[in-house]
Parts: sequence; structure tokens; C-alpha cells
Amino acid sequence: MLAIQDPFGQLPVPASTFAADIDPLYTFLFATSLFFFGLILAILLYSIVRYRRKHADQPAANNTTHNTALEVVWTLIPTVIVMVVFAWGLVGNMDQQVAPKDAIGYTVRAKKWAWGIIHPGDAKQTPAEMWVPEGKPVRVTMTSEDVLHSFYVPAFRQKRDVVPGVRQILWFEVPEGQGFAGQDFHLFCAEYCGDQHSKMAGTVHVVNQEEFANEPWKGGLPDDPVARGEYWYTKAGCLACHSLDGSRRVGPSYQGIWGREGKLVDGSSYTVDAEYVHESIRKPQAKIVEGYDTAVMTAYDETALSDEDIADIIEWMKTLK
Ligand code: HEC
Ligand SMILES: [Cu+2]
Repeated sequence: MLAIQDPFGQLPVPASTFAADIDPLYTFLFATSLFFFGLILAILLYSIVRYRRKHADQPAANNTTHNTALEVVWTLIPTVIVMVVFAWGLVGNMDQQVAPKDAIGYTVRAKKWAWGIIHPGDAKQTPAEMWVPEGKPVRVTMTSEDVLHSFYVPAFRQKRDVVPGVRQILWFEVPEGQGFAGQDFHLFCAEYCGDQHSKMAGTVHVVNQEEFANEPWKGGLPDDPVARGEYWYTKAGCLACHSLDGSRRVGPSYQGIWGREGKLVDGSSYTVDAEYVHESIRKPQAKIVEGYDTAVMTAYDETALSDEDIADIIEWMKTLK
């Protein structure tokens, strides 16, 4: 089955039911292109050799300007191929538009440069990691908090743009009993969304239904508040904009941040304390650091980071030299 689906070995593992639609169509497109590439190249090379001009004053052997039969044939064949591709693609596309009624619902929030996943029945975002069960359709409702992003899991043959101000929906199902439970797959942002776009990646963990019932996205956090703070820094996307080594990224570095004194764009000075950090995360626009007035940090609300999470970040910041 797999060999027929992907004889050229170009596609990622077919970890969703859509692979059965998409992979053969892809293979058809690739094989057709390969065939015509070979055919046209062969005719071209043959003609170059066979009909080449052997000496400078050789007259033209033939002055044909057109051939109706030939032209009809090379118009009809591509038209038929294109219509086949259209019909085939449309069937698969329609199927992808409407999620089954029993699909379990996720919410995904995209922002520069991190994914936030709200699992079914949960109220809080899990940064960059998504757990899905095998054998159950999954519906994902997506919103963007800033610019265009695109949710793309190649193994699921699913990709959809995440557009600010619009709810975008996609769905997929990981087939059951084919060994996908226990495997991890890449989640990418497939729409260039700024200079740290490449950092906007995540992981989709496929688990079996029993394991899924245990809500594996909960817990797993370190016991130590400082370690938790570092976890949020890495996973919630702060690291894309804030370095630890003093170098300037989109935002100020965290090097020696705790207790640091600085200036705001309005000329007033500030000291980094718990209140300031809390406000900087909840309402980044309230106080803009001097020199950073053109850069934008999107606010993190309670679904993204709770007050406890911010307290962890503060504990971790206190340890930064
Ligand atoms: C898209 C880039 C971006 C991301 C992601 C981001 N920030 Fe920021 N951050 C900025 C910019 C730009 C500033 C400076 C402008 C301002 O004060 O709002 C800033 C300022 C700050 C400040 C004040 C720094 C200082 O030196 O005064 C803190 C604290 C902060 N961010 C914390 C966070 C935390 C915690 C996260 C992750 C949960 C985060 N930021 C994610 C861009 C970002
Ligand atoms: Cu993006």
C-alpha cells in the first residue's frame, strides 16, 4: 500500500486519513510531469541530432508553419489531464472542508512566534505542544493575535492559513492501529511571519485513546519554580525576542534584567521588579522601553500565562546574571 501511495519516497509518513487522498494525487502529478519531461526532452534531443544543419548553405528541408491535427492533440491531452487533476483534487478538498460531527475540538492561537494549543475541555494554552488521540477526528479552530501564520503538519497532510480577525478551521484524523500512537510529528508555521518565523515550530504527540483520556498535556512541568520559569521562556516564545546574553533581538535582552534600571520612551525611568514584569507581559504597550518603540510585543492573557506562570518567570528572572 505504502509503495503505491508514495513510490518515489518523497512524502512524510502518512499519519492521517487524508494521506489516502492526497498521496496518490501527488504521485500522479509527479509521474505525469516526469513522463512528459522525458518525452519532450527525448523528442527535442532526437530532433537536434536528426535534423541539424550539416553545412552552412544547406536549404531548409521543410517550411511547415502549423499542423492542425498535432495542435489539437497537444491541446486536448493537457486539458484532459488538468480536468482530471481538478476533479480529483476537488473531491479530497471537499472532504477536508467539513469536520465530522463527532470531532473533538481544539483551539489554536498563533502569535509571533509561538503556537498556543488549547486542548479539549481545557481552558489554558499549552505552548508549542499538542496531544491528539489516534482513531478520532480532531477539529482545530485557529485565530491569530497578530499577523498571518499557517498551521502545517506535513505528516497529517494538513495546512491552513491562520488569519488575523478570522476563525480558520481544519480537521484531521490519525488512523488507529497503524503504529502512530507514541510518535511525534512536526508542527510548522508555513507562512513567513517575521524574522523569527523559523522558531515558530511545535510538536504534535499522537497517543492512544486510553492515554489521551489521562490528559497528558496537563502536568509534566518541573517542580522547581525557576525551572518552570525557564520552561515558559522557551516554550511560550519569549526567547524569540529576548536573548539571555545581552544581544539585541526584537526586544531587550534579559541579561541582568532583575532590578535593572532603564528609560521608557516617554523619558521616565523604571526599575524591573515583579509589578513591572507582570505589566510588561499583560500590557506590553503600557510602558515601552526606550529604543523599542517600533517593535511590538503581543500581550499574554490568562489563557496563555496564568499569574502563577508569571510568578515563575519572575523567580527565574531573579537568577539571571
Ligand atoms: C514578538 C516579540 C516578543 C515576544 C514573543 C515577547 N516579547 Fe517581551 N518585549 C518585546 C519588546 C519589543 C519589548 C520592548 C517594548 C516594550 O516595552 O513593550 C519587550 C519588553 C519586555 C519586558 C520589559 C523588558 C525591559 O528590559 O524593560 C519584559 C519583562 C518582557 N518583554 C517579557 C516577556 C515575556 C515574559 C515574554 C514571553 C512570555 C515575552 N516578553 C515575549 C518583544 C517580545
Ligand atoms: Cu508564523
